[in-house]
Amino acid sequence: MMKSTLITASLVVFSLGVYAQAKKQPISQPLVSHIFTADPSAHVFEGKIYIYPSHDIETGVSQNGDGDHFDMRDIHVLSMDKIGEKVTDHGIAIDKKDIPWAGRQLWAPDAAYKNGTYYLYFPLKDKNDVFKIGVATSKKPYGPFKAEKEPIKGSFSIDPAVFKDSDGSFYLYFGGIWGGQLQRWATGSYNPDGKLKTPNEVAFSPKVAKLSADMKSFTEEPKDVQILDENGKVLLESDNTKRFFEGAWMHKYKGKYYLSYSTGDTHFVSYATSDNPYGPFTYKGVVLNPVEGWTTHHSIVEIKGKWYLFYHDVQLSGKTHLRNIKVTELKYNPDGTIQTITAYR
Ligand code: FUB
Repeated sequence: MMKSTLITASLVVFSLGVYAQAKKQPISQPLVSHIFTADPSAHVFEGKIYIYPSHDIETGVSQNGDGDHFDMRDIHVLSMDKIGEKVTDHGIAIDKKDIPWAGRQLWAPDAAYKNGTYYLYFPLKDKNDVFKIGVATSKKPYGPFKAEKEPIKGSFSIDPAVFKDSDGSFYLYFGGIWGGQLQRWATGSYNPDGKLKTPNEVAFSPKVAKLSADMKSFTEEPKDVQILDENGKVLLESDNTKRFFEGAWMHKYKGKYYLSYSTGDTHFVSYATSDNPYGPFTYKGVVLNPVEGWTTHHSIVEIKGKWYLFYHDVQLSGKTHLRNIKVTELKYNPDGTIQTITAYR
């Protein structure tokens, strides 16, 4: 009896030891822990690093495939002087209650600067529960931002990412399938019964539209940003480890355009490159392997000659909808490919 208890006890201790060794440690720690944050869009403004994240909160909405549990109501802007230094929370930059057309779910924002004004772009469901993209302005990078009375005309779906090209043109990339509703716009107008693609169909693409001089409207109908595989064939829905799902981001490195995005249900941040901001883009590989949590959403930014990946996981809460943002260095190979990051080791 004694002996078997001892054997059991040592087996437990041994297993725990093996588990402790096997449990990987995160490569980065949450940038803030006093609030939950996600979907970090980072920029350098006025010599500081500004981060425009979603502000995750618990509102008791239960989890479903449409992401209703991501029930965010305001946006805080964060900043830091340098990577690794203290992070300042500038408080509420915009609140859903001050957005005239607001319904629910204030999702992943991004921001841009032009001619003395900061522009905050945000996805939000209108009063008919349809995601649109709004814009708000401020004279300061951290707000408070004042929303326009209506969403951007011709906008739809989620995850706006604004990109300033070397010639000074601004483009808005956006879109997301499933709860992001992109499938409901497949015919060019809203259809609440719009279906997802079947495996052999061409996958949904992110959208892009050039912004007007005042940064508050599109100068053109949003266009599909095609992503091709290594053999020049357009990605299919069955290529779901490579195809676009949500969370597009654009950056330029050594003259090439890099479109990176989440593959959603397969949980990668992947990327594709092109010589043109409209594409077509060619799939190149994985930026970030799956993180803890369902969603993965990122931004890539150059800060003082080094490149960084801002991303999130659920280290603090263990819950899908209560995420925390992080940052780690991103490196390129001499041929311009990105070295894949694994967030745990
Ligand atoms: O934060 C809400 C949604 O989750 C974002 O819009 C998606 O990109 C995903 O991260």
